[in-house]
Amino acid sequence: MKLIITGFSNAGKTTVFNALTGLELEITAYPTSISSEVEPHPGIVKIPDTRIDNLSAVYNPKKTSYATVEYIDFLGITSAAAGGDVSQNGKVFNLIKDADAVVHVVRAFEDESIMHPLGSMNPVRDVTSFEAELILGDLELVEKRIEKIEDQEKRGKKQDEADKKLLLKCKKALEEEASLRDIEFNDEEKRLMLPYQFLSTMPEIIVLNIDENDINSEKAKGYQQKIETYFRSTGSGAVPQVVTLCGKIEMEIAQLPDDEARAFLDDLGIDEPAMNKLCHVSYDALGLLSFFTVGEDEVRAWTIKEGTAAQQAAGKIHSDIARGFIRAETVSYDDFVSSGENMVAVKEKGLARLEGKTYEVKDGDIINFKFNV
Ligand SMILES: Nc1nc2c(ncn2[C@@H]2O[C@H](COP(=O)(O)OP(=O)(O)OP(=O)(O)O)[C@@H](O)[C@H]2O)c(=O)[nH]1
Ligand SMILES: [Mg+2]
Repeated sequence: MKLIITGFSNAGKTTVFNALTGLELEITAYPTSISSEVEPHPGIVKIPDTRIDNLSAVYNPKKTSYATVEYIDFLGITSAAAGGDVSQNGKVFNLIKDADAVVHVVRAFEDESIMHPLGSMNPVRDVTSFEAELILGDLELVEKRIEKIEDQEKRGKKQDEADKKLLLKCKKALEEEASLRDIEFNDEEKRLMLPYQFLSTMPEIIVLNIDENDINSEKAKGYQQKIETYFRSTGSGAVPQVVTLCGKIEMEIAQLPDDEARAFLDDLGIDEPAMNKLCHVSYDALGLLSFFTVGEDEVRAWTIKEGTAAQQAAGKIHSDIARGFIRAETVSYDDFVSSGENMVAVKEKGLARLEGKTYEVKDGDIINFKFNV
């Protein structure tokens, strides 16, 4: 599962990527352009999880493994409306289509020396302009498809009516500047839409990249509220998660040893690096949850999609466990904690459950799979 970090040039995308990954990719005060031959840069990021920290402290295993997600850093998109060269947008759009969710970094820091591609700092305008570019990208695709279908029709080749009808519905919405995620589609339409990987249907997270002086400020809250109000006013009224952070500071924190990072956070009056929140929000946006396996060898978080059945979840660990599945001995993390972090006590209290193949695994389940091959 991967998320692409995107947004306009100089919004702080690479800064946020470095903050997430602890890597040190080059940060520039000028927009990175396609001519600089940068390649999409992937980075695997551990999802911080205090439950895993705790389980590891209890079991003292040889190995502790956290869930991970992948982020990708690339060029920014360019706004045609602001007179930018949109030739690089196609490349970015292809990467967006290939990802499972979008992290949209929005510039909310003032700095005269760092060029803003839309002329001035204005987070709400950037959010709407970005949505407009995604809508344009989708419209272009839809128009091309419809043209192709009509071309085939002219040659007497029978075309899929349902597909054309769907594309016309999308075209109408996009022409009215609506994101496709705000339009209602029935299950059949949704199925037909999947292969198109429309940009404006991607799950989206907004990162509001604020100035270091604005941490915990009313000003930063104001930007966030305005963005949320904007989304509330669009079609479905669905508001994406907005994470407010200062990329520059977060990047410094990520590059410090743990104890120095803690002192630095305390100085700034920050409880937890905002990157932790961004990781959790990313995990949610992808529709993922974690179940755990515990033991002396390894304490580990396993990633599954919401709604995954126990047998399928077992297959994440090994296909043999899924094939020879007998049952899943399951304890919720909360029950484990409330029983004094002791599996014997959990069982005495009757809190250990024997679940079958079709049991829908919950976030925080500690599972011991019984199987027979
Ligand atoms: N003051 C301040 N400057 C920042 C912050 N985040 C990024 N910058 C600066 O903004 C400039 C652009 O940052 P990048 O991370 O390279 O931005 P980008 O979105 O990756 O830019 P492109 O890849 O060129 O599109 C750099 O000079 C950063 O130091 C921030 O939170 N506060
Ligand atoms: Mg960059």
